[in-house]
Amino acid sequence: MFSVLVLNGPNLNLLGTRQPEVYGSTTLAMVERACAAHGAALGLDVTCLQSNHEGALIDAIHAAKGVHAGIVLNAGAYTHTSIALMDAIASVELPVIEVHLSNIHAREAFRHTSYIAPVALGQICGFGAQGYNLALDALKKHLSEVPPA
Ligand code: DHK
Repeated sequence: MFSVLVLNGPNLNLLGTRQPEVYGSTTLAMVERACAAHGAALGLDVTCLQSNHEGALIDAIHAAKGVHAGIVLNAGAYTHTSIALMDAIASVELPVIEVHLSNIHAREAFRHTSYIAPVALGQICGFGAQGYNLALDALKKHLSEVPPA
């Protein structure tokens, strides 16, 4: 069984009430429960974390090395700003799947740039909370094909 970290960044603790027309009405607790259940069905042991702080997200990525086989990451707005998060992902060399609830490419121009995408295995966006399950599916397939060292 592979261990996987589902990491959520700033403002995602407000899911459910935050601009539901953009991010949907599913709460973070519901997302995390769904990830645990879907992960278990795939044979993945899912740990969930959320922080509004860039440094805490970096610490979580560093701490994932040697503990988790991969990461599902919604870095929120840090996606579009954080070279530090990009460097952290490149440093730990873990497979990362980038998730966004909304289709960032159909929104404001500043959301079209992702500092996570160049160091991620792939990006899933625009499918709402379902995106996390899609990311777990993709991560499971990747880990089955390329087992962690
Ligand atoms: C979440 C955020 O908080 C935004 O800053 C991103 C992303 C999009 C999402 O769709 O999940 O631009």
